[in-house]
Amino acid sequence: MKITNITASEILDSRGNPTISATVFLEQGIQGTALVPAGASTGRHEAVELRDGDQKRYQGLGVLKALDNIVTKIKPILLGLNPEDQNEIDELMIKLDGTEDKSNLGANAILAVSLAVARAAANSLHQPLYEYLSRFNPDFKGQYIMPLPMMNVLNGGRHANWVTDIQEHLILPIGAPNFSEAVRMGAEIYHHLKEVLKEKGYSISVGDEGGFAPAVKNNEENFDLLTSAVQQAGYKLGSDVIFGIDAAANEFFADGVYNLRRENKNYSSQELLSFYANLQKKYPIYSWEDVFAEDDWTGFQEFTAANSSVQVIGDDLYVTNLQRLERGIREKSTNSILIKLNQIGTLTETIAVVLLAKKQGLTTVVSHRSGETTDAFIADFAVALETGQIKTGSLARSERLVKYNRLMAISAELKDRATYFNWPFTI
Ligand code: 2PG
Ligand code: MG
Repeated sequence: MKITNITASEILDSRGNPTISATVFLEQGIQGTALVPAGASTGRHEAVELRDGDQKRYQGLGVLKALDNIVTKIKPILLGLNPEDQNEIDELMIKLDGTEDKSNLGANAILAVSLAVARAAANSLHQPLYEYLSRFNPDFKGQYIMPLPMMNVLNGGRHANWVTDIQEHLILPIGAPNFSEAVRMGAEIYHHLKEVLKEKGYSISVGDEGGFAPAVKNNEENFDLLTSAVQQAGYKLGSDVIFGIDAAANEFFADGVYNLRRENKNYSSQELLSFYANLQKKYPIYSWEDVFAEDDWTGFQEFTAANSSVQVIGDDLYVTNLQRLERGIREKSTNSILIKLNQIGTLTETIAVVLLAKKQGLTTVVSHRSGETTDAFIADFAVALETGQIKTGSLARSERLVKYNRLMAISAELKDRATYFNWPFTI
């Protein structure tokens, strides 16, 4: 099979901002399409998302330059190549770009093509995407692992106009017998949470990732609301369900201090650590993402050293970048990594990061972005690479549900060819 054509178009993401859809065409009418997501709480070290900057179009967020790069620069070097040569194709695009951060062609342009190539290849072999992608997983022995869903049912921070300082309040159904039951538990808790909010007279409108965004009194109240919802849904906190957060601390860090507006406090790294310790005493929070700013390596290191039985995830800290992960491994900064394809910009580089993390005993969590599309690539990716966990928003909004729904379909298809992720930390 050979690549015969590549097209790209400007579409809108779930926030109404432009993003890219790319299609790779092969012989015999076979094709593959991929849509690229976009973050809001982005890390400074992420690969560059190329935007036009033309204030007359989409307030500068247009992606026409990136589309042009796909058609006039990327397409000519990929025509005639075999789509199964993913590494070579990604390598060629990285070379053509020639920068460390993909600022020349745009990581959004490169990723759109990289993922569309994989889809086209899977289609040409008449394989489901997860099956095709499993060839990149050297640990795969024929038995898949369905990921634990981390569901963000209460939004805050930049995703919800700062109703809370903490960006994401996640429920993790670790006690579910399988993936579909995990989703059912999440959805039931989500609906009970809605009732809890109504009773308290809070708004039931949602933030960027489909979670509720009530104007609570302080950062703790969300965990009380969640506790009620879990209990009312009939589940046991600490065994059926545990909590997780993404503090996205980078977003409230400036000039050396962490400014928590809901607390009216400026915290040092050390004081923020005590703030978290206090939350940990009160609530069963077992997964902690981006608890410090993207370059506060010491903060992460201290937090991880003090908390061996919880999951500490680096997102903006690592930005799915191999060099940053290597530093984190050397310094024992975290015991887990968030994986976002568009932070680095190619499928090949993302896979390299997943494999190194797993080899070094870190847990891996594949993640959506706050600006999403209807593309469910990450669902298949999580299954194929056996990442064990996936974070893809609340139990509302189709750009989130399309991933959970795809995973339920995969789960049904695989039946006993898949097991469900086992929470590896002591509760
Ligand atoms: C995060 C993500 C996704 P964003 O911080 O983990 O939840 O948000 O895409 O805005 O970076
Ligand atoms: Mg994050």
